[in-house]
Amino acid sequence: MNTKTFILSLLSAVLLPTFQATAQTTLPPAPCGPLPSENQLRWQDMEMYAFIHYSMNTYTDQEWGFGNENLELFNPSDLDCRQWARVCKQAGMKGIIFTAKHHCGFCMWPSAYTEYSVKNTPWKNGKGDVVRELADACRKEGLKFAVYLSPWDRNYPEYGKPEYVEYFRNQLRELLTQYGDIFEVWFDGANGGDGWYGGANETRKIDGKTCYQWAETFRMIRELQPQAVIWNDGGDRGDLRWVGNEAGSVGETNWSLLNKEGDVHGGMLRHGLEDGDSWVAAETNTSIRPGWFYHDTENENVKSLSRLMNTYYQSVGRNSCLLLNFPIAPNGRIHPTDSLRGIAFNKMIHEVFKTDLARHTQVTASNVRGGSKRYGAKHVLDGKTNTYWATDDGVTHATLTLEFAQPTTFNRFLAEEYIPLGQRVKKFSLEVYVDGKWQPLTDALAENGDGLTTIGHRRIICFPTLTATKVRFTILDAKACPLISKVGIYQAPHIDQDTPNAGEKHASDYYIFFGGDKVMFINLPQEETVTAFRYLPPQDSKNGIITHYRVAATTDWNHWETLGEGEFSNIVNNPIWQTLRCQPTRAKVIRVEGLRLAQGERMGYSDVEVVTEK
Ligand code: FUL
Repeated sequence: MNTKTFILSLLSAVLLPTFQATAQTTLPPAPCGPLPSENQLRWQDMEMYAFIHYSMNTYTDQEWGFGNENLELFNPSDLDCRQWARVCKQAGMKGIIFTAKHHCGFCMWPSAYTEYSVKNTPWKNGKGDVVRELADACRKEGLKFAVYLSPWDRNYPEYGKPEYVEYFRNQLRELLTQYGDIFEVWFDGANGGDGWYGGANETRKIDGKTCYQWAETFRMIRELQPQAVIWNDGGDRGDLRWVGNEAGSVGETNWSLLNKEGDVHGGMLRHGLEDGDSWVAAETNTSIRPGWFYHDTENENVKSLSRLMNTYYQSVGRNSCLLLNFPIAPNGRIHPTDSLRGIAFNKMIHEVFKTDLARHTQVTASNVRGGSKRYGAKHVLDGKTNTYWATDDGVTHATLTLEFAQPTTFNRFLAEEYIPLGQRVKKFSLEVYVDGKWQPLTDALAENGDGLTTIGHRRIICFPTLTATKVRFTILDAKACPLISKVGIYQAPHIDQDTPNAGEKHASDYYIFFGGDKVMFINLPQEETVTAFRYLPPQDSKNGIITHYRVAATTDWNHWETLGEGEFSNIVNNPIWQTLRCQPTRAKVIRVEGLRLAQGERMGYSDVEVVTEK
């Protein structure tokens, strides 16, 4: 070998493998697991949209109409869909889902297939169409529009028979063909059994999985509104899933996956399924008031700003979208308290997230895919959703360190995965550099003490305000190399006693977890003297309602003090707040045992409150 050949072969021996390695590892990451559809991605970007509950119930002060309510009752003096749309827009909602037909069967549009609709009411002499007015108002305000069509129909004589399915599809076809683009179709799964049913006045419980023959209905939706997502909690899997409660929070661990086949229980709704075979993202639905429909008695109970912010963190901040309900008052408008609160909510979200303190940090990563700039750490700060930091294949433990130029004060951390290639991160940790030492953050606060889990479209972590010079974000485990498109750090302002009920505590203020199906533990933020326990049973018909309870308290997990044992009378027929007063007792954790449950095997709740001494 002459010198030239020797040098050449030496060069190729040294450089070629490096070159090959770079060429190989900078291949784009392969997709991981089930992926979201275009429709699901578009939906996820909406983040927040409104529900509007308005029907005959508004005039009978009910949550569920029986199906024989008098049509003469529907005659709003001041119905103004433009006001609804303006309020929703100012509240940061990207669209509106409207109860075109609730369980009572009354149609808010003049359907050709029933007499039980606006066309036979005094409102506008039967010439009105609320669906049309709202669809037009949404378009004017630049909002998307969608419909809720209740499968359970307590008015229709043939409900439960094959003729009903045809009727249901005919109505759906009207809604999908006469009102422009529909972004979502919402099929509630409730069926309380009894109803008027054209005068039969009987109980008709059906099998929500088979009775409605969903496959054909879904086919029709895909054909008539190919861009719509389907929410269905009654039968076949749609594009979106319920989160298992109406209190406004999805699990901290939240996979956007489920299995196409098989039963789905509360835990799966709350957390998704890590190894699910289909993308079925979580939609968190809740009302700005206790009820879905308007009730005068609830005017003092419009959710406080801090409660709405918690709802935001526990839905949008946990890889979900938020569907927030605004009921319409009998005059045909959103009540001013609800409008103001909704608008304050949106302002506060902007306030919290307006300054991203991470933007001015130096960011470094322990591993970058192929050492390539294209996948470098800087992409988490570039404000673009289609670029990301990625690691080499097989590297599922990696660290991002963000260093501030000077000590910085903050209380929120945000991370986003690039989900078009799948949801990957299983577990991560956060540490902050304070006084020359790394300190773990938030692990102790995480649900089930299990550390921080799942990111998905967006994950927001809240913690008490601190001052640090560095933040370390470590992916501890992932299904495949993590793809992180954004990291943000924020300082949320303190919310004062913003509204009359700001001091009230609710389920979303506690860390709640279950020990089996019939025992719930409520972990209070700090030890307090408890004077009452309040329970709002699940407002759907799936989870178990506690009819007989035993409630106890502890400060040390060893010694339990019984607060009370007994029966919540008439709770099934009238599922409202129940209050158990007790001797003032010190507590850090409250244990609620469901000694007897009605309606479901797994204990559920819509909300709980632990009343403490001021
Ligand atoms: C529930 C229904 O029964 C309620 O009335 C409400 O429409 C809510 C959004 O879904 O299951």
